[in-house]
Amino acid sequence: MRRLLVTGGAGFIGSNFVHHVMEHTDAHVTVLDKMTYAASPEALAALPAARVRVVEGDITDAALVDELVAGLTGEDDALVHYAAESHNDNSLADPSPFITTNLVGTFTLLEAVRRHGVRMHHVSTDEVYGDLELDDPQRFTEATPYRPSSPYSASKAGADHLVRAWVRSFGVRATLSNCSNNYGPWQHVEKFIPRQVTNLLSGGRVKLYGSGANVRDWIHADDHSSAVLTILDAGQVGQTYLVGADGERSNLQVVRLLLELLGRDPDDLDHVTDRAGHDLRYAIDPTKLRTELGWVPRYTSFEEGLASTVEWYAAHEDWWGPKKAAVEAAYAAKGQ
Ligand code: NAD
Ligand code: TDX
Repeated sequence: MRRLLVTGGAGFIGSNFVHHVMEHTDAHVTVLDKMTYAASPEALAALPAARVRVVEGDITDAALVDELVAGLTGEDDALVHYAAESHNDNSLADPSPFITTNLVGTFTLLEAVRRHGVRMHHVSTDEVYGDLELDDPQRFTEATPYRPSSPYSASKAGADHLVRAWVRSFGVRATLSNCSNNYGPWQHVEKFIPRQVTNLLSGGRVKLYGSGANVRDWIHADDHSSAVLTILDAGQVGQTYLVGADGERSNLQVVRLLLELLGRDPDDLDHVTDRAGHDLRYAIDPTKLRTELGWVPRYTSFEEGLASTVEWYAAHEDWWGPKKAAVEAAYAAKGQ
């Protein structure tokens, strides 16, 4: 029986991965999650209790991490590391938890897998590469130099470097992935798409940073999960794989789609104070993952994926409703 320890497994993407593992493998999963404001234990509620155990705890707690990693004794057992402070805007307001969780937390996990000889997969972001010009024909590849812009992306970049150093210096059996912007169910209302969808569902307006020209490369969280499982099963130790689904859209294009999907006027949007240091464009070249590991995304239409995501939010106000007012108050205080 395969055992996986999934850090951050109660978050947006980590919980999606746990569902994916339940559906596509017979593995048993232990979730290690601090249950910060960003966690959604509800997202795990429908899973089989015989196969999923949830441990509330911090990845910087070396004793707890050691105990859990020590239990990964099987040949196929692995640690899959999603836990992070994940929101750029929060990292501008207070970088401190980003340094603790993303750097010290990753270090704590690496030391445990080193001691116990356990396979690890480290989940990271395309933001470590900085940004591209709008008209740059190049996309990010595994060879693109690191150039992070925000405290969040710098902390993720540092974590990636720690993983590679532990592979090279200590022979840790780790793979890495750097994925583009995810969307789908259970994403916190602080993030771009859920914020705008829930603004519109509540009768409010879209809040666009700056002109809305910034480009993100959208991938459905289900496709990110299938990519991580593929890398865990078939990826080569020490290798990095970029994960993306050819989903480049400007923020303005995304909000126009949302306004159309929700039957609103195309101009029901406010241009608000821009994010400091706002990265212009991210774009992933996923050729290595596709050609070497044969991965393909299931969501080939961003428009269809977005429509199903809007439907999900419309049906889950009981989950996002209680979080909404505090998030909007914090944005309003910053003119956003
Ligand atoms: P999220 O904020 O929704 O979830 C993060 C989870 O980690 C939460 O459940 C939280 O409680 C937990 N956590 C935070 N600090 C912890 C700690 N010290 N110990 C244990 N658990 C802790 O984030 P997400 O969007 O699901 O992102 C998950 C991972 O994927 C992150 O590593 C992020 O950098 C990466 N990633 C995200 C995206 C994206 O578009 N959201 C894209 C690429 C990569
Ligand atoms: O209200 C908003 N208005 C707006 O125009 C918000 C919240 C965001 N934006 C813009 C900023 C970005 O250009 O939308 C874009 C997406 O913003 P976020 O959802 O905050 O995502 P981003 O900063 O691109 O980072 C995301 O993708 C990479 C995740 O939050 C990271 O965890 C991941 O690493």
